[in-house]
Amino acid sequence: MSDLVKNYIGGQWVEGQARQTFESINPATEAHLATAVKSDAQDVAAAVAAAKQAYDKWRLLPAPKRGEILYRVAELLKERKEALARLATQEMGKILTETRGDVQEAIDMAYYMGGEGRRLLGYTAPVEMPNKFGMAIRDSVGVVGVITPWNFPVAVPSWKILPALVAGNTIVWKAAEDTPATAAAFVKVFEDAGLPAGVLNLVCGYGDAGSALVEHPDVRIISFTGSTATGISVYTRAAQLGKKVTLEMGGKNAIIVMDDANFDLAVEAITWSAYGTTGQRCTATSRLIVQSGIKPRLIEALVAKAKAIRVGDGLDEATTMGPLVNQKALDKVSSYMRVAAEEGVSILTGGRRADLPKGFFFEPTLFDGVKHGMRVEQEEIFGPVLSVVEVKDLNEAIYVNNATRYGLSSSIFTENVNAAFRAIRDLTTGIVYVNHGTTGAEIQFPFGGTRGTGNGMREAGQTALNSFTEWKSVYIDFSGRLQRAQIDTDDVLKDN
Ligand code: UN1
Repeated sequence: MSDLVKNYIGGQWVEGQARQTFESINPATEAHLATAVKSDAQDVAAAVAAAKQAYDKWRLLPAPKRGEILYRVAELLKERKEALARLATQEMGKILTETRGDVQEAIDMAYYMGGEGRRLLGYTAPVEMPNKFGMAIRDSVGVVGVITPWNFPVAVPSWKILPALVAGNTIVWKAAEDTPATAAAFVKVFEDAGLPAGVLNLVCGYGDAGSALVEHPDVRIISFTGSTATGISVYTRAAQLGKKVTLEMGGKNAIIVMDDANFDLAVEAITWSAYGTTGQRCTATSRLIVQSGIKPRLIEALVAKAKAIRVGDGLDEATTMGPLVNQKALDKVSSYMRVAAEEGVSILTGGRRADLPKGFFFEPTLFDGVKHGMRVEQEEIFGPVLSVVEVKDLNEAIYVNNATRYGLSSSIFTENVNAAFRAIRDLTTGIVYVNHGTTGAEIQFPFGGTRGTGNGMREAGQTALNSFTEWKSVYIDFSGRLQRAQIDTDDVLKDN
């Protein structure tokens, strides 16, 4: 098995202890792409042991030096961007422009977090007693468990791995079972950048390997992106074990289009946000909340746009939408066509598997006549399916936007500054866009959602560091005598 994707543990590429493997296939062709190690709890334990062993040396390496390694990661990612993008397209299906963007997010994050090596800012504040100094500093935590999905096989892992590393932690990463080859190619970048052995470890495999990571007593933090059902079970178990968790889960994101919107801009943005990555982004637009006046014209333009999408192999530069990731995803998206029929929704375009000989392709789909509260309007479908909900005014639009169990991203198209600012104030999602689709978050700002999307933590930006550090408050008394912490102002004045 020359193409075996191995685990990376303690700086070595190794087979699984039970010698189990699984197959990674290309969702556009259904052809074999790679065979990967199917890790079990023993493999996870070996990876955690390696990470634990590497921790003390890594945390004591000065943070600017840790940051320099991340700069080297950025440089190597730039060199390998095209190769990584092509591999990711073959392994999970999205088109090359999208996988290039995926790798670019990791490059951006590597530079950003490399810079954190010279910041990792804490703060000082005045203290109450004379001749005493106080400061709050960020401390590394230990071994971090990273569990990631396949839809951003490079970017999302980078959002977790890079801040965790610069903060001085070591890592065991359980990569998505749909993208092991891309994961291994990403880890190879860290190896070639000179990251010391054991600092980043990769285990390939399924949910049981992820569970073993959550269970392991030496793993102090879990950073998870994936489905809501899995995320909640990770959270529940980690809570019982007293672990810190960062969760990024589902979305049911909406674009609001007001009657006064810039029409062409809205059409482009909706098309890209709804059908880009075949709708398989947690930030994808799956609801269009549209004011009555503009609706007929907008629907007509969107149907034309959806029909013009070229569904096919993402490696072909002419393709504008790739396949769904696997058979299970295809079954799930197809099942929502039955739900739509039951709910009396009309399918304006799409609604079925695309007519291609192989691959998990689904047609770009537009649902009209969707009413607030229907299943197609509330549940995350995670495919190229957009539900149109008509509203009369801004108040109703904001209400419909906010009334879901998720709260990741939302957007409003309007030329009215008052409406835009009201929306910014009143939309209750973690990310709000004005005159831009719901996707395309940049790495220097907090990324994450409210309600069922997360657990109040955020990735990216400075906020990412909160997931991977503990605060340590330090008091230094240089008075040379016993000073009580609580004392009257009068006593202090008397004493000095
Ligand atoms: C995700 O879908 O899991 O904002 C992440 C965006 C991307 C990241 C999406 N930068 O759409």
